[in-house]
Amino acid sequence: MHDLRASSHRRCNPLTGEWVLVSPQRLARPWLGRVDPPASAARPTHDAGCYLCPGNTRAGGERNPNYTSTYVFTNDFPALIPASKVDAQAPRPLFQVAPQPGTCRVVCFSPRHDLSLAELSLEEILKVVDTWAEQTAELGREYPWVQVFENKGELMGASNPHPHGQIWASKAVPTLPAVEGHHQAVYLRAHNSSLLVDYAEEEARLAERVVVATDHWLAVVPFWAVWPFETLLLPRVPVACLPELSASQRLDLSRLLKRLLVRYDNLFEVAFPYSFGWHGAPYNGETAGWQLHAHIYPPLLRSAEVRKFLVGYELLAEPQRDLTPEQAAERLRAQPEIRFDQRGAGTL
Ligand code: H2U
Ligand code: ZN
Repeated sequence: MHDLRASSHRRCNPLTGEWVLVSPQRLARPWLGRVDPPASAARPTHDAGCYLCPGNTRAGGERNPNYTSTYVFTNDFPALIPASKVDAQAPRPLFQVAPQPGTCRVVCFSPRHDLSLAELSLEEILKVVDTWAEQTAELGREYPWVQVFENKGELMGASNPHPHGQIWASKAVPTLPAVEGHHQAVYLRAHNSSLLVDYAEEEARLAERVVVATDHWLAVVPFWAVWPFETLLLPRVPVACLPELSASQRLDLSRLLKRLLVRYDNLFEVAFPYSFGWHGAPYNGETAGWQLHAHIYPPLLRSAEVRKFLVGYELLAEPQRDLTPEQAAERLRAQPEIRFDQRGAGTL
């Protein structure tokens, strides 16, 4: 695979069938953009103006309880509503419309305004994992698709630095998980095994794209990664969805998340922005081939300020990257597991 390091080629994402152009020879080109990290302002542990902090009143008028662990509430400005109804129309192939009843919730990871998921203790991260699993099980009784995600950082459009994620549940399975479900089902029929279980096994054996490996989990920069430091979180054995995770798989996932997210923060010594979310078997019976996994899509490329934009060729033809997934994995792997602002603490 030596030529994969030296000249441009395409790689296929087997979950979606989409291709990405990889151009390692371009890494030599000059860069004139700024590279200095921004000064990160210290945040208070509680902010009276934050609509997610315990005891504060939200924009919708409701008051948060004085919660001490995770806290979930129905989004006051939901993108999906249970009553979504559109009139059945005569089929119009160029103007198709479909209802999408659903609901949206916000998950506060911690009462602490100043911490991110990477900075929580293992026990606190485990609480978040348990909350994701409980919410998925509860909403899955009514909705075929439960999308758990976290949108972190101003660069990703997050409106509030308080550590939080969201859950959007809907009656119809949205586009991307539907495509992934299709490709996993086709792979199962063709190979009589699970696409992502096979993939995790291969990546564990090859090791070059692995960032963190634990007893039950693997974090890899996928072979077909589009974002510079994108990772895929994979259980090593078949697991269909979050509620199916055993106690030891959940604890181990908390460890993996901590080790991975601290590495991200250390890469450019900044609270690393990203979109992170879970994909698991839908609650509509179409579970064939489905393996639980999480995608982390961070936008940063060269520094805390220089991000990748999906523009030009990428909007019109297909995504493209310069840094190879193998180089990205190596850089993440090389990061220490102590967060940059904690170094030296306790060593004197
Ligand atoms: P983001 O930071 O990722 O934008 O998420 C914050 C969510 O919180 C957003 O979806 C909701 C917004 O609708 N929200 C409330 O539900 N209540 C509020 O008082 C403000 C924001
Ligand atoms: Zn807050």
